[in-house]
Amino acid sequence: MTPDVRDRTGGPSQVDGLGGCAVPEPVWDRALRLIGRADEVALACHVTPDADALGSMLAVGFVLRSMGKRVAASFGDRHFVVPRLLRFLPGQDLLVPPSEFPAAPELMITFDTSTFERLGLLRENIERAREVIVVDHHPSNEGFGTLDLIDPAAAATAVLAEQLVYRLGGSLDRDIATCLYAGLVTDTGSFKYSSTTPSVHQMAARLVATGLHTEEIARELWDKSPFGYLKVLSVALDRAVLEEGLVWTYVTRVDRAAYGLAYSELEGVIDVVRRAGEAEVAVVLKEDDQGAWQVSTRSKGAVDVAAVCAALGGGGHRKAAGFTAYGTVDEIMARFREELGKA
Ligand SMILES: [Mn+2]
Repeated sequence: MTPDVRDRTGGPSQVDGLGGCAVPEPVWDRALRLIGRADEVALACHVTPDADALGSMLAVGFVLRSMGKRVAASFGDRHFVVPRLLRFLPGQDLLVPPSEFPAAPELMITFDTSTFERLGLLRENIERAREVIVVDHHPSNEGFGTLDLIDPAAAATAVLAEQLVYRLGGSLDRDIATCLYAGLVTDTGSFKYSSTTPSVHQMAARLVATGLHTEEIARELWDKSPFGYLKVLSVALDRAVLEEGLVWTYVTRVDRAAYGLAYSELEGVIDVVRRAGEAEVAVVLKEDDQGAWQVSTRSKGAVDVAAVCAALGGGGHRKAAGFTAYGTVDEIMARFREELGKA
């Protein structure tokens, strides 16, 4: 059973049954008109993409391609490589490196990208794009598109991407569902976070009904770390510091290089560190290949880490946010503590 919204005459359509969405109908209609008249659609998601960013982009890419559009999908990392744990996602043939991305797209759609800066190298392209549609769920997203499809209450960008799939006249197949499910299961912490509403489970049911393999997807996302990840994790845990409601640690480039581990493979470190029951806030500083520190933060709810990170030039959600920083670990943590004290 796949939902179909092409027949919207009489009775509530599938889209109407998806639960409330912050995006008004006329805005969806304008988005469909923009997409309808474009021959070529350029899709982008944030740098070092996670499953929600890449999965949402590829799911919509499948539908646009089936509509006969030319589709290019990318993300603006200087070193363009799909994170190892996301290579199982179908639709990778839609991907092109930033150098092959349309220089001045007729229509560009961004996914899960909360700020212009998060587009990395593709900022140049978006500046020259005629129309831009922003598809996102980050509350900090102020909307940088000519049209914004933003729902801060959505558990994942995949929630909005699913709606876009139906509204474009597409239906779920196993490939599209796999892409969307990867985003939904990741952003809800395997359906554990408070964002996991009844409509999230209903969406999961629609996706699973296509016959996708939830066990295989979970294994790809979480249970296939290289041995070196365990070693780097142990270094990070050994260094962890607990101080007044805060637990934090860091991983350097050198730590990773010793085990040939990519920066993108560190995503799960914060999920172990934040388990410290004494801490309200968890922080992991990860040095990327360029020597910048990508700082991940988590809160159990009392502290709005999105506000703390915004003060440091980043953003995100109340309970999960991040920012980029330069300098020494001690300097960055001093700045973080200062902003945390104000929160
Ligand atoms: Mn997301």
